[in-house]
Amino acid sequence: MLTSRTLGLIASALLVTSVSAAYYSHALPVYNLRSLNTPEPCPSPQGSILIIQDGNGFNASSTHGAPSNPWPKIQVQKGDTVNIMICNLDKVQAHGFAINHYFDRGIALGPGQVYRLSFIAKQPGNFVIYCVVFCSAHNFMVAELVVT
Ligand SMILES: [Cu+2]
Repeated sequence: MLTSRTLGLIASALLVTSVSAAYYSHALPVYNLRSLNTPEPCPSPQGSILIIQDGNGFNASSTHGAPSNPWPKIQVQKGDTVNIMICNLDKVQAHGFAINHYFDRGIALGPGQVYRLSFIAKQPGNFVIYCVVFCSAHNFMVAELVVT
């Protein structure tokens, strides 16, 4: 005989299962993110795209016409492994980093923090790279990832 408590537990288990199945069915991109200890100036490691964050945006994007002209433009081929090293060289401010679709979660980097983000570019298209921290260079922090 099933008690109402047992039925409730079964209903809860079914709900959790269906919610997680729906969540994972979107085939979310898988990324690897790790914090690095890197002395200044942030060196560009082989095979990595270097993003310097400071009061001028991403790699001086403010001087390249961002946000109307996103900078930098990172171009890769579908299936490429993309390695991005993000260095916040700002002495006082935190800056953020996120990529539509590939890294929606985003990250905030405190002054001097360095992270390395890696993923496989499985989805072709144009993806906006942006800042998730409301900083002084925020409006200029618009870059683009192009996967062809
Ligand atoms: Cu910002």
